[in-house]
Amino acid sequence: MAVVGFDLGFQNCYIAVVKSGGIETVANEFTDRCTPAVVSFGPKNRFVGNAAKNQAITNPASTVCNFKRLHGRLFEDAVVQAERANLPYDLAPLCDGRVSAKVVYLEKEHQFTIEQITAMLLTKMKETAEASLQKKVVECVISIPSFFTDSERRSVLDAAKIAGLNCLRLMNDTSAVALSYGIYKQDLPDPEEKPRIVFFVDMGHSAFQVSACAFNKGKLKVLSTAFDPYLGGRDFDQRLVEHFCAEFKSKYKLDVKSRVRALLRLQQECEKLKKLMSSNSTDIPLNIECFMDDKDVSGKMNRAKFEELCADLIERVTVPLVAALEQAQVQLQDINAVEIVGGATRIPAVKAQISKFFRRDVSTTLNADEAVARGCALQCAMLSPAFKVRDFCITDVIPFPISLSWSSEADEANCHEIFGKNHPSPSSKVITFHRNKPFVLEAFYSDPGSLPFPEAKIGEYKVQNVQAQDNAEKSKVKVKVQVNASGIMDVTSATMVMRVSAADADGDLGENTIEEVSTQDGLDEADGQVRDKQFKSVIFSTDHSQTQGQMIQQDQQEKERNNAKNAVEENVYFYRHKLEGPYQTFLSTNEQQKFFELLNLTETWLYEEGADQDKQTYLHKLAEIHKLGMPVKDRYQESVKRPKLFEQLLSKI
Ligand code: ATP
Ligand code: K
Ligand code: MG
Repeated sequence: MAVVGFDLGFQNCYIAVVKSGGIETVANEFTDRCTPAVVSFGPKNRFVGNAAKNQAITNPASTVCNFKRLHGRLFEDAVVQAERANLPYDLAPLCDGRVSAKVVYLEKEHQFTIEQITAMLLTKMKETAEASLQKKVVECVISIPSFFTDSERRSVLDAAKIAGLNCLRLMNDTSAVALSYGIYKQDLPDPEEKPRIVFFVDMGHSAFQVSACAFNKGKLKVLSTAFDPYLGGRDFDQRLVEHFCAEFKSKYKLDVKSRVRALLRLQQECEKLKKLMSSNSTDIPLNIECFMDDKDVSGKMNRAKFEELCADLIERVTVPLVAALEQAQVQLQDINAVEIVGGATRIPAVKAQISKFFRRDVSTTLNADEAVARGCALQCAMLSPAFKVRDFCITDVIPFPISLSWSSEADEANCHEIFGKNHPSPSSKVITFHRNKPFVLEAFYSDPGSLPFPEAKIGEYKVQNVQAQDNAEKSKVKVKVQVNASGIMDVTSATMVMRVSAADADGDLGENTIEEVSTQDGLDEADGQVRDKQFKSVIFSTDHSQTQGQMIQQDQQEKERNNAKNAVEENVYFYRHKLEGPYQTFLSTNEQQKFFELLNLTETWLYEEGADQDKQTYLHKLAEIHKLGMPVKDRYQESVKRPKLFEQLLSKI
């Protein structure tokens, strides 16, 4: 089994694998270890990653970037609308209200769900990993920001499914970093000793995250996690863009924002400028040729001026640091190290602000770009039966409190906080109800104000098949709720307890009790005192599983259809190329002519009538090509093998 970790960044994605006993980050076909989170759609094909990024300026309306934060959201969300205003491509609602990217692909308008877009990106990363490992990749661990809510997490898992991946666990970015930090440390305090406290700080392109972690030998416990979901490298770029837009307006009378391409070019140049300023404090020029209306533009910037433009952003760095420290309930002097990762922590003012807050130098012992992916690969290895990894127990947290509500028999609403702020994940609880008919539970985030976007509801669960007992008394129903290791909440089981003897009535009728369950025991019934009770399982349903399941199936079918179509296209090119080259002498002129004819006809067909056919039709076409091609291929391979055999024979003599 291949072991793979994917850092699904807002801008930059990384892949780490376990290879010859160590963790390695994998380079793609461009010998780049970073795969840009971009998918571009053209008139003839799709591009993903580096090739897609190159299309950003030439084909902006169909090049999908900056989409990670659209996962699990509705088109109408204020956050989505705010993102939309700054995207070069358009978004549109699907019939169920979810957001999708609207692009032109194969000369037709298409709407792709965010799950499909991420699936395309993951498929590319999967292929890169497969090329490096020389084996099929299915199991993986994928990183997400710690502030991702239930619906965002489910959405990423759906994307993984569409890509044919089995995501064993979603891992919070900073926890992945903490794991890559801790697992190699030989000198961690013993379990009974005071833990080593390390803060991990990550500023990427879109977000800022910090976690406080406690390490003991073989153990990592996340104490708290805090964040600013809307503070990242892109906000710093944006300040530069605004500055130069204003400057170019007065200097050259250019309205940059009225032209998508010009604005995109300016954004790219400003990002480069920002990076240069990290290592250089003097004036740096900005020159763009033929920027707008054939005019060249130029300007300059230096670090001091940049910091002035971004003063409020730099101030905001402190806010999550305060929160993480407070919630972890540790003192500054108890902290052993502050490790920073993520591209935007390279901005000197950001780094200085972090350092100032903790009153110490920050450490950069981890690879700022690759630590997340490496942590994910480590976690994947730990979950894989094929690898023996040093035992390391990770307890993560879910930052948002979760409540359940239900109506009582008297129809009054009841609401209980089931999981508090920064509660450990995985964990589960059992709630006991006394009911004589089916009832509904609703799970929601109890503190919507702390969420990165205003959607509190998690799911609705109908506990069915509940009835009174033979003696007309209410039945006891035990409902188990769980937050799993991926940070996803579910009602995992509902069990009706039939009393066999009257002696069993335990006087708690009408009361709901909530019990803590040990985090490790998975799906087992939590109540230890089974005695002479009979159990009957109760079916429950939720409102989020069905539609997505259908969607995944559709996507899978669409993917298979597309694969079949691509196979036809690839084989047309393959055989044509071979017929013009090495295969030439292995068929008669007549055969050759017939084969070329078929290839040409098929190619034309692909762009016309065959542009949109079902999978079977493509497979049929493919068979037609292979029928002519296979015998030639065989003859050719025979001929290549023969001299080799001959050589081998010779060498044996
Ligand atoms: P997120 O974590 O928000 O999903 P990401 O993981 O894709 O995003 P990173 O790759 O960690 O983000 O960081 C990318 C950001 O870091 C970009 O804004 C980039 O411009 C910035 N960055 C990279 N190198 C430097 C540098 N030398 N100086 C300043 N900023 C830099
Ligand atoms: K990244
Ligand atoms: Mg990141």
